[in-house]
Amino acid sequence: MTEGQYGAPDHVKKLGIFNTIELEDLAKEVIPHGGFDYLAGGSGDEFTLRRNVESFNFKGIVPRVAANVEFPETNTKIFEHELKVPYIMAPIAAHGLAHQSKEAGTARGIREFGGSLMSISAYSGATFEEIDEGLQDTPRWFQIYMSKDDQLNKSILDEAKADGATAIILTADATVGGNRHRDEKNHFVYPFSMPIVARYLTGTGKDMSLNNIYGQSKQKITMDDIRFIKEYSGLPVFLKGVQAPEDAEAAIQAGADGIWVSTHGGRQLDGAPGSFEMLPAIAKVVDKRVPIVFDSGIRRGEHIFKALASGADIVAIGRPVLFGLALGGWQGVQSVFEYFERDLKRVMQLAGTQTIEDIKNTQLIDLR
Ligand code: PYR
Repeated sequence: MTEGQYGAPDHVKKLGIFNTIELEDLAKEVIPHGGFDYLAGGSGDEFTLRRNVESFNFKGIVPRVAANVEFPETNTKIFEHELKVPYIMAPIAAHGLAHQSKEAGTARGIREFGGSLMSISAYSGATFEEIDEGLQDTPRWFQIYMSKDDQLNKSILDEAKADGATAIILTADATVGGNRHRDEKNHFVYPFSMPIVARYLTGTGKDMSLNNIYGQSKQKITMDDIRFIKEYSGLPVFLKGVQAPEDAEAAIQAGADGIWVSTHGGRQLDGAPGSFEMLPAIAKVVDKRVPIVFDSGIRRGEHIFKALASGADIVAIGRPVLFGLALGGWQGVQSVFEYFERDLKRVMQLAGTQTIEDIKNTQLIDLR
């Protein structure tokens, strides 16, 4: 299939967003069926996909009143980056499935919003140069799917560093594809190439299935890979896909500069708990030695609040941004980022929290 035959949307327009759940329904109308299923779907019964969102309902925010709060402040910091909001773009492959502008459209939306950060996926359909046109001076992190060949890993890291990445995210939970029924049924293959990882694939990525690509990537990932990436790149390294507190500890011992709690959006091991359910235990073990980024299931301001109150320093948003991209190109992405800012500020005001630090000091109550 050619990109043209695939027929990704190309609208560019601001979106009036009421909630991001509705956004998914709207995006389904404009993204070609196979691409929509790939982006929206999870693995197996999609238990973990659903649980990621539902598990936020097991914890409650007790509203505090007469708390002397006005115009809540959402600014925060991670490493050297002063951010306007405590959320960033999660690494997601193949934005071109959602919109013709690919990752460059997402990048521009984040830049126009300002004060956030983009995680660039190794499985990007756009080149670093194309993404850079959208991002310009916006900070970026690079998420690596490693080759089995360390020389090629070095060249990918060189390129990411030359592009201005200030941290590397090592995704460790995807050494083989999850059981993605929707993709199997649709015989899903990517309709365009993946220039960053093409150097280690037998093809370019185009017309290849995810399993074919994962199979050619490094599967035997160990904590030593954290050391390798850190020593070679000289950049801070996150281990992404952490669900077990023991793995967080082992990663820190191996030199990880950050822990990225994630279920990969419910796309890998189905039957895993919701990402949010494991966050408090991981935060306890990490004990503020390194920052925690959290993803999987963020759809509302309340979810951002609850993640921060449970030990996350930053949250990463995935599917809602891609659905915004599909519906409105870079302006749609900007609209999604703006929506989360509005929503988080409302939640902060109603919860009686002025700052991100206040959120972090908030005790949630168990609703089970
Ligand atoms: C995914 O499809 O989940 C990837 O990370 C490529």
